[in-house]
This record gives sequence, structure tokens and C-alpha cells, in this order.
Amino acid sequence: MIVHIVTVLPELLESPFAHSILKRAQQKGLASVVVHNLRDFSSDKHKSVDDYAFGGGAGMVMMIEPIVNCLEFLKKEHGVEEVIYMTPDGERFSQNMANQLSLKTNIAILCGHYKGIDERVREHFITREISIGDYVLSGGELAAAVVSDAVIRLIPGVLNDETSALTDSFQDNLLAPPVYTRPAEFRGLKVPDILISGNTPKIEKWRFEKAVERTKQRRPDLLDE
Ligand code: 6GU
Repeated sequence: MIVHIVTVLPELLESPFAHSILKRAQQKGLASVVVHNLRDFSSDKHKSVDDYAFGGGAGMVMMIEPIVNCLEFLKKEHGVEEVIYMTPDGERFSQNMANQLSLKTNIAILCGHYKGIDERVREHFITREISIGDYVLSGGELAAAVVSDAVIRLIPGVLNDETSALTDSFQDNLLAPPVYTRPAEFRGLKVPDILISGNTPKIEKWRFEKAVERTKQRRPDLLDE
């Protein structure tokens, strides 16, 4: 999968993909993240990407021309099939959406800034609008990194133990059960005996019960779905 991220702040997206699982996914050739500077697609001499809003009011609006130049390049040269716009008024991101997106081979993610993008882009060039939650970020970059991370780790072969994505919170509408590691006792704080028993069927049953208990307490809404 290739994830193309279009942004006015490419520096902000350097680190998130340079470590750990996302770095390894790219080294293994399973995913690649390409960051595009929107300014490179501006055709005026000042390399402008934003302008005042028609009708007045505070805040700049991202211009249609550089965005469409960039998206047309991505479609033509890279066969991008899905163009996602990151915006607080988009559809709320979920594990289900991450699963769907992980099946694509070429996606583009456009990061919003300022007061947003010219509405004509949203109407005619965007295939999907995503928000990562009910709060406002300074720009779409961190949200794009969140979405890319959630999607790339689901690509088969990215996680070492392929079953581990299946036991994540949300994958089956349940939160994950508690986990422990050595030592078995720390300052009198003990690990539940069952986990040290070696009885795998009982351990699996315990984990399922804990997952249900935790979900009932913290996210009862998940059990209604
Ligand atoms: Cl996608 N963008 C911005 N600017 N703020 C957000 C968001 C996106 N999702 C939640 N808050």
C-alpha cells in the first residue's frame, strides 16, 4: 500500500513513520508513506496555497488550484483510488474504517489547515472525509498520522505475530483484557494466579471475561453495537 499525504507542513510528518512498526512495514516493502508539499503544486510566483475567504471573515482558506493540481498528479502518476480529507467535521474514525482502508493499494490523505479548504474540492475531488474525534487540532497532520498508523499496522505481514491485531481492543467490539509481565510479585502486588497456572483454556476464558467486564464498565456503548 502507498499512502500519499498532502500537507503544507511536511516536516510535521517525518517522525511518525520513522520508527518501530511503521518503519519496519516500509522496510519490508509492505507499505510506503510519501509526503507531498502542497506548495510544490502552486503555480503562482509566491507559491501561495491559501487566500482570504469570499464574503469576508477571519481566517484563510486553502485554495482549490494547488490541491487539484496535486490530486490530479496523484491519480495520474500513482493511480490513487481514494482521496481522504482530514477535517473535524468528517465521519468519526473507527477500527472498522481502518479495516476497510487497509484493503486499498493507493490512498491520498489531504491535511486541512487554516479555516479549511475551498468547498469545491470537497464536493468534487474528495471521496471520504474523516475526523479522529470531537476536539479541534491545529491541522490535519497529526490526524493523518493517526489514520495512517491504524491502517498500516493492519496490512498482513506488518505485525510480527499476525494474530495480535485480532486481539486488539475494538477488533471484536471488546476492549482488550489486562496484561502482566515479570516479576510475578512486585512490592506485594501479585499477578492473578490463573495467568501463571499454565492452563491455556482457563486463561482464555479469564481473558474473555475480563474483556467483557472492562467493556461493560468503560464502554457499554460497544456492547450495544
Ligand atoms: Cl481530521 N483535523 C483537525 N484539524 N482537527 C481534528 C480532526 C482533524 N479530527 C479531530 N479534530
